[in-house]
Amino acid sequence: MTSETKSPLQEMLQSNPHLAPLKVDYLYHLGLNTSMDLKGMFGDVKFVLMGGSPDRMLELITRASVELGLGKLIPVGCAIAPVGKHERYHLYKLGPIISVSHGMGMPSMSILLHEITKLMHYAGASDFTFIRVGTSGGLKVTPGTVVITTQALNGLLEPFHYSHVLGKTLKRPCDMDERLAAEIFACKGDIPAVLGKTMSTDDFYEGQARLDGYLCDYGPEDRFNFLSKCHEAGVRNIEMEAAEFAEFCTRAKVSGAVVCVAILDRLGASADQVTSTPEQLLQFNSNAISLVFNFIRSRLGL
Ligand code: R2B
Ligand code: URA
Repeated sequence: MTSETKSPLQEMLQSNPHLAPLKVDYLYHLGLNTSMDLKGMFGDVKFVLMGGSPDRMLELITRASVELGLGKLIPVGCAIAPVGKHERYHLYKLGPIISVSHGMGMPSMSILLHEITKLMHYAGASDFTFIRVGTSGGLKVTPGTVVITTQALNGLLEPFHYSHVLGKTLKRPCDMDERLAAEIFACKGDIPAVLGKTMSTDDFYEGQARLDGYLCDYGPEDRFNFLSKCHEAGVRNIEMEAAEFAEFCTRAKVSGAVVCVAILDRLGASADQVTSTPEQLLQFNSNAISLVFNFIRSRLGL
């Protein structure tokens, strides 16, 4: 390291100098803290893969052990198990990969992003990439197609994320790393995938123009007009975390991508209800994971 290049820790202290006086920093929701050997545990991480559900993230890391040949790193007689506490998030680590659940919605995603990014910096990890590997509702996209986000939009179709801080509303850009999105897209092979904008909402039902929630104050025409307007604006899928993820990665200067499979077409026959069978959903999710694995293989030269 030259006198000009900063260590990951120095970079973080520049982002938030209030961390410097902490003797021990407790990453409360992960059940990890800086009195632990975080460098030994996580210093080699290059890919932080995040998805909503703990089960899916276990499936992902289990597949990585086989398909990326990382199983040889598991000592004989040991099995994959979550690291830290798993009351809120489930975090798995195998070789250069962390697979961690983020729960549903932007508040849950935000907490994970703060703690996982601090973890990467305390661990001295470098050149790491964050990827949200998730599910979404497509717009004129065949179920099973993976959408790689080029720009995140909020529920007002703006390329901004609003946060309330110290009693004020902050409007922050939620741009994606378009080069990374293109790099991932180039790894698609036979997997159905498109590049497109992603709208992130704070709700699954009214926030996504569904008619099948417990409450609903609009009709089918309003729903169709809004979803069509989203499609015309370049939106190809709708989910609940990309805007927060994009905003955080932009501010933290972390290279990040959102790779979500469409599990239904909101402008097609499947409308609002998710009617696919568990087997079909497994295959859809598998498409997103396979695409991310293709990208990891290409990055690692495997
Ligand atoms: C996709 O799926 C979840 C809602 O079912 C939510 O976390 C999202 O973004
Ligand atoms: N996740 C969402 O947020 N919306 C959908 O329609 C499907 C999955």
